[in-house]
Amino acid sequence: MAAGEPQADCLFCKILAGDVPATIVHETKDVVAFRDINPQAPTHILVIPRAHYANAGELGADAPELAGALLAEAAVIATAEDIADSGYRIVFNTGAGAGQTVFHVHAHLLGGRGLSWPPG
Ligand code: DGP
Repeated sequence: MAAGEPQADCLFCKILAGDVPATIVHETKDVVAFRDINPQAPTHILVIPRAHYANAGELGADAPELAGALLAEAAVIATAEDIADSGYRIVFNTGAGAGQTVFHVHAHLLGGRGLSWPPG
């Protein structure tokens, strides 16, 4: 299996292929963003690379330019969604023990309400 190749059993690869519906809010040649099906804030968007990497560690190690592009697009979306001025959070749950349930790396972009610290 080549790094970054689509995975048949990956939910987010299926969304990218159009086989599972999603509310897409932003797309570039490398990155796609869509609304989370179970939002934890008024704005809760998942930002993913088109290429399949399991988690943030794998993405950063194997494709650091793509990791940077993903973060840049998250910031563009935050401005477009009007949450940049009030503050927003970008979260990469990494590993099942940290709550990761879909193993195609995704940034959670959360905003539109007060966000406490530390997270649970
Ligand atoms: P995580 O637990 O960090 O792996 O986040 C996975 C997120 O994916 C979670 O917040 C819910 C979201 N999610 C799961 N299934 C779907 C789906 O079919 N469509 C969309 N839009 N989001 C989904």
